[in-house]
Amino acid sequence: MNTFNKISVVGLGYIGLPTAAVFANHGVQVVGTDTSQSVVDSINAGKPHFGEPDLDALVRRVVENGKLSASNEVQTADAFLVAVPTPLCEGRDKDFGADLSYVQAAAEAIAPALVKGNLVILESTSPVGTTEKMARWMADLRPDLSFPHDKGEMADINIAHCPERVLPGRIIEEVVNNARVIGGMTRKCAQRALSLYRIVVQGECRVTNARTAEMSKLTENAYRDVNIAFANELSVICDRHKINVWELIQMANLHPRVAILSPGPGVGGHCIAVDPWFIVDGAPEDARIIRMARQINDAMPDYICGKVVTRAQSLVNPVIACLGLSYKADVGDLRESPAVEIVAQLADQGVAELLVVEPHISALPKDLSDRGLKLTDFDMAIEQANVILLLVDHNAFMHIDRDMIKDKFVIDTRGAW
Ligand code: SAJ
Repeated sequence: MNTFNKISVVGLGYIGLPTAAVFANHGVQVVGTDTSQSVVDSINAGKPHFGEPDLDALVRRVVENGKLSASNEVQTADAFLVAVPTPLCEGRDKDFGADLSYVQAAAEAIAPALVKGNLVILESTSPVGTTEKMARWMADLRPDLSFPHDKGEMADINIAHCPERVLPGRIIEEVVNNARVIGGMTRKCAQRALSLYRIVVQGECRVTNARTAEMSKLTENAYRDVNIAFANELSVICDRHKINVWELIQMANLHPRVAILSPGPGVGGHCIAVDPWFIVDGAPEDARIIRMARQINDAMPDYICGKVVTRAQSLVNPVIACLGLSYKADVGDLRESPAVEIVAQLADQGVAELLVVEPHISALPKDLSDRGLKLTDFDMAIEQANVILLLVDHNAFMHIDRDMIKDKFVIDTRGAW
């Protein structure tokens, strides 16, 4: 019963594809499904559709040796791993709930393929209660099978939540080495999920119930968000007092029980900027610090813009080199990136000529190209600009020749120089 010869991974994005490839690399037959034909074609040609260290070679190898293939349709398997997006609902100002339509679509796609004895695992970051909802969506379509919300340990289908926790840029290493929280809808569900993850995971695996596992993932990202908000609030206070916040944090962190994170232009990415809202949405009156941290971090792009505009207005012909667009260093991921928001706002304010540099992408997102902006080469931008705005601490920007910027105004939002 605990033999997993074939698994199906539903959703071949940043989490699903690396997870599928790692299982395939351990000899498991993996069929990945995705609704996008171009994603399916690209993977079947052995090419990941996004950049991530070590992923290219791994995907090529497992596709070539026949262990990984991609399809538009979910096929029968011993276990199903769901790794689809759970974004914020549209109309974010009013409603901070999760859009579970992709999870529902995945459940509906898996349901026809289920047979007695199958295991279904939700890996997507989800509000508390989602795993049970997923079980109910499948149960509605398969009255011939029993599910754990109804039949507990006796259910035909086992269901668990095992949230992904990998850091973009280190996904392959972290899929294997991170500790995992494995939340079963029943103890048996958890034990079966544990035996599946044991095939690839070398980190500690902790077994719990599905609701605790759901909350655990949200808590990890909210913890980081709150701590970054503390650093960002400090940076605003330090500006007021004309104190260098980076030096201040270094000093404070000398204390053995203080470990302040780094201020920046805001919090981006599809995880930390999103997941804490699921906690707020589930307990609006109680989640006070978590809500405020989100608001503080979301306010940072406006704050940085204000600083840059003031500087630009003090110059006759301001030309700003905007260095970096991605949500963090050394990745090409622009989702929820505060740097993109800042550059867009600066373009809208029209106070300066903007030279945009992002070595990890080949074309600007439509949002920015529609504003008439173009990607510029790093050296050219540094030479032509009189204001240097460091938005992302990419390695490529760290070895800058100090002589080249000594006569320019530098706004370093990352404390990197
Ligand atoms: N940031 C700061 N200051 C800091 C650290 C980060 O401003 O001191 C900013 C970054 O520049 C970035 C954002 O926060 O814009 C988030 O970056 P991150 O590196 O902290 O995290 P993510 O979003 O890339 O990945 C997080 C990770 N969660 C935790 O570290 C608790 C990862 O392990 C999760 O798997 C991932 O979210 C996810 O998928 O949920």
